Formats: sequence, C-alpha cells, structure tokens
Amino acid sequence: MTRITGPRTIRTSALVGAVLLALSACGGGGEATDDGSAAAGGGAPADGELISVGFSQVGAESGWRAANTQSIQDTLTEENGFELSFSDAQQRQENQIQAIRSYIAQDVDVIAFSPVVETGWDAVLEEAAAAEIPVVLTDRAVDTPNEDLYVSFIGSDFVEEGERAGAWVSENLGTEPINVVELQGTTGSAPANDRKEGFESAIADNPNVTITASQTGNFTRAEGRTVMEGFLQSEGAENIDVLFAHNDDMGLGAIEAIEAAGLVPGEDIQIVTIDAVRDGMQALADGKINFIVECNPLLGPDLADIITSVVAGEEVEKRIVVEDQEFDQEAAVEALPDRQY
Ligand code: GYE
Repeated sequence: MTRITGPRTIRTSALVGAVLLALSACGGGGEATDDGSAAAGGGAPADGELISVGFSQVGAESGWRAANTQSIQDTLTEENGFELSFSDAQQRQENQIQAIRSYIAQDVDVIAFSPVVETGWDAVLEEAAAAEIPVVLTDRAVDTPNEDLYVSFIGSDFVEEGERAGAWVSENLGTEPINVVELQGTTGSAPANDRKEGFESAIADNPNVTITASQTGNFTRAEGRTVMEGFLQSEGAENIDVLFAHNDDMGLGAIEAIEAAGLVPGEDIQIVTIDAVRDGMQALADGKINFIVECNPLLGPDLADIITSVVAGEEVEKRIVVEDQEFDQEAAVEALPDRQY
C-alpha cells in the first residue's frame, strides 16, 4: 500500500510494485506482450495518441467535490495526453451506472469513477471487464466480493479520519459528560460509513462521550442546516455540546442554524468536521469550527499517473492511500494564505 503525503508526491515509478498486473486484474483483459507483462485491453492507444478516459463524478455536492473535479479536469487534458469524457451523476447511482455503460459503448481506454455508494456495482463492473476496459476507483471505494473488477483505488482512509475526529473530541472535550450530535454524509457512501465507524471506535472507551442524535445531511450545506435545525428542536440547544459533521459543508450549514437560534458556534456548541476546504478553514480560523481533519481532494495528478501506467501495461498499486493532515484554529490561520482549495 502506498501512502501519499500532500497534494502530489507519487511518481509513476513508485506505482510499480508489489501488486497485480494491471489487466489480469480486470477479468482477463489484455494481451501478453513479449516481456510477459500485460498490455492494455479495449484498444490501447498507439504512441502519440490520446488516452481516452471516461470519468463519472459523484456530483457537485460540496466544496471538496468542486476541488476534486477541478483537479481531475485540470490534469486529464489533451495537453497532458488525455481525452476526457466527464459526467456529473448528481449523487445518483443510476446516473453513474448509465454513464459507465456509455463509456463502455464508446470503448474508452480507461474508466474512472468515484462511486456515490459502496454497494451495487458488480454487474456494471463485470460489463467493463467483459469489454476489457480497466476501471480505476478514485476517492470512494466499492464493496465487492471480486476486487479484480477494478485495477486500483486511490483515496483517503476515511475510518482513520473519523478516528482522528473522535480522538480529538474524546481527549479535548470528553473530560466531562458531553452530548454529541452527528451529521452523517450520504447514506451508504464509503465516507459516511467509515467516518461514523472511526468516530464511534475512538470514543468507545470514554463513557463521558455520548452520541445523542445522528442523521444524514447528504454532504450538502442546505441539508446540514435543515438537519441541525431539527436537532436543536428535538434535543434542545442546551443538551447539545458538540456537533460532529462528516464534512465541512454540512458543518457550515449547521453554523447558520446555530446562529439563527441565537447561539454562538464554536462556543455554545463545539464543532468538528472533515475536509479542510477553504470555507471550512476560514470558519476554523474565525473560531466557529473548533477542529478539522483534512481530506485531500487533489487526486487528478495521481489518477493521471495510474491511468498512464495501466495503459502502458505496467503494474499498479491496488490501493493508494492519500495522507491527510489535521487543523486547529492556529494551524488554520497559518495554512489559509497558501490553501489551494
Ligand atoms: O468529504 C465530502 C464530499 O467522498 C471524500 O464527499 C469525499 C466526500 C467529502 O461530498 O465533502
């Protein structure tokens, strides 16, 4: 497993490693070449030709997603040797399945996507494998019994992100009994499942910390606000000590609800989020959020490297973990001027 620190530290050569031959991982696609390595199936481009890539994005639900989309579009350019077909699934799995089917019909060289939810991908991934088109996962994982259906998965360790958020709450606020409300990400998505699991495991041995309400806000600012309004009503503001939001945007929506209720975010209710996009970092610097675990969205350059290696028939790492930082108020003030997203 390779770990990436910062926006971009990995090189193609670093990808050549322990794991699977790119295309044997894809249901038998690709021809054996003279040197015994696997060549790309589905019609690999000749020298000098553009590599065609079909990318199905989750949606445009958050600042994180906007930065991720931009990173991908800025990297997979003709100038860099790619012909990118990009589609936005508006957070709907059926739209992603349709997009992937159309990329299969177009016979692109490589399909990449960020799966909105974890389950339900086997049929369409089998179709890609049958067409000998390698699939690269970015950002979110799929839950499948057959991991040969994709060649590589690049993204953060969401369980660890949740653990870091939970550890901060437990150590800094859990010295006395506290009630935590939780805004979950999109139901069934890897980051929602994993961040919840990580947070719960980190607070498990601290009897002072109790999650009293937990609901999805679908990773959006608007739903974060509405669900927080509901929590303030159902729990009573005086019974909420901490908000854990699975991303900055939901936390920012919740801040609007908290302020509208006449309370001071960051003081009356302490707030912990994940992502560290610019708006979140600004709120942290302003004292409205108390702690943020980063999730780095700048996956484009590493995706480009993986795709290039796969098409060249080189071995690629099955799992590439992006390394994330964490920020308190002081660190946010320091990082903001150079923040890329
Ligand atoms: O944290 C959230 C976005 O999958 C890591 O999706 C991503 C998450 C990110 O909507 O803001």
